[in-house]
Amino acid sequence: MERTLVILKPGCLQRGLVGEVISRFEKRGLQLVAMKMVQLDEEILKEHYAHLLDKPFFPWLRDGMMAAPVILCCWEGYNAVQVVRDMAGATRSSKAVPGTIRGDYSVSSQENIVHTSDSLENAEIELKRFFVESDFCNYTSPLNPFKYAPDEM
Ligand code: IDP
Ligand code: MG
Repeated sequence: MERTLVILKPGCLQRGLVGEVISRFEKRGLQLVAMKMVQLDEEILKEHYAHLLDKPFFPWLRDGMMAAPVILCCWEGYNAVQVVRDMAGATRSSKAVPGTIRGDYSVSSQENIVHTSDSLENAEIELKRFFVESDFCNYTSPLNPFKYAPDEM
C-alpha cells in the first residue's frame, strides 16, 4: 500500500485545526503510520521547496513554515498519494473546491494548511527527508477487510 507525507503547516497548528485535519484522513480510511511535531529550519526548507527557491515568494513561504512548529504525518492506504492530494485541494486555496481541506479552511495561496506529496516518487523522497525507518510503525488494522477489497490491501 502507498505511503504519503502530510505536513500540518504552522497555520494549521496555530489556528487549532490539527484535530480537524487529522480526523478527515482517519475518516477517509487512511492509516497513520508515523507522526512527529518539529520546528523546521531554513536548511530543510530549502531542500523541501527546492523547486520554488527562485520564486519571489520563497522568503515568505520559508518564514511562514518556520513561524511555529509543524506536524509531520505519514498516511498509508490504497492510492494514498493521490487520495490525500485530492483531499488537500488546489494550492491556491481561494480556488480550492469546498469540501477539500484548503477549500474549507483557507483562502491563501501561501497559508494553505497542509503540504501533501505530489507523486509516489516524491512521497518516498519526502518521507526519507523527515523520518528515519524506525519512526514508521508497522501494524495491520482489523478493519482492513471492511475498508478494502482483497486486491486493494
Ligand atoms: P503544493 O503545496 O500544492 O504541492 P507547490 O507548488 O509545491 O504546491 O508549492 C509549495 C507551497 O508554496 C504551497 O503549498 C504554498 O504554501 C506555497 N506557494 C505556492 N505557490 C505560491 C504562490 O503563488 N504564492 C505564495 N505561496 C505559494
Ligand atoms: Mg508541492
